[in-house]
Amino acid sequence: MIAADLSRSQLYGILDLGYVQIQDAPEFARALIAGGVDLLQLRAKNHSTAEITRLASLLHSITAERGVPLIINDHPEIARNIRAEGVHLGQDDLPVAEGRTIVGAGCAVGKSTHSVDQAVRAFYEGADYIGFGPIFATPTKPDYSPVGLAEIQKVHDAVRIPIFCIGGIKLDNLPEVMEAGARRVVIVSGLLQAKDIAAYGRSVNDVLNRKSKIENNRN
Ligand code: 3NM
Repeated sequence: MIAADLSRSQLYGILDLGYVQIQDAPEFARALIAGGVDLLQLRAKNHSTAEITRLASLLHSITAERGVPLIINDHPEIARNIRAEGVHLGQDDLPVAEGRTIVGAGCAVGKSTHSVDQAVRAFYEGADYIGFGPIFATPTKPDYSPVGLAEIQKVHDAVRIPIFCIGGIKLDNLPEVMEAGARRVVIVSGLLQAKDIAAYGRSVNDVLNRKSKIENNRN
């Protein structure tokens, strides 16, 4: 994935198999893309490598046709084998450099960070982008304390790679997240549990675009 794809991205969707049955994943992927996600991640914490590889390959045919980069959570080998555009690593996974050795050039490496310090470290480790959160408490990642809105501006002042705020973000609290300095967000359960995923995604994009229009007018 090229840096331009990342810097253009505002809405990052995650197909989390904690919320979606594996057989329904392609349909959810199509709905997320129809809703305007700029990046799509496959997150499967409790499935075998073979199952994840099979699904990742199928999803890649869907995302590639629509020009949406596919990012594989936790599994650089799978990302490499299906030629995904990115891999996403957590704090307990491989260091960024080792992940990059596996996936090779041209595949983005992202990292989850849960404090400004971790964000700075991920930047110096060479991550192409970071997730920053959880901003709010969330059942999708229950064992983490929220970082809170006040850290959002601090991390943007500290780190010069794309920062995706994540954790408990929904359409109704999105304006305060953007007001606190966010430029890009990840939304998981808000999208996956919406009655109409595509419509929800479009509404999220309306809020995100309002903010980028205001910023463009300022510059
Ligand atoms: N990572 P939802 S928070 C997958 O802080 C994940 O790194 C987080 O899901 C982090 O939008 C999170 O449903 C869960 O709250 C995001």
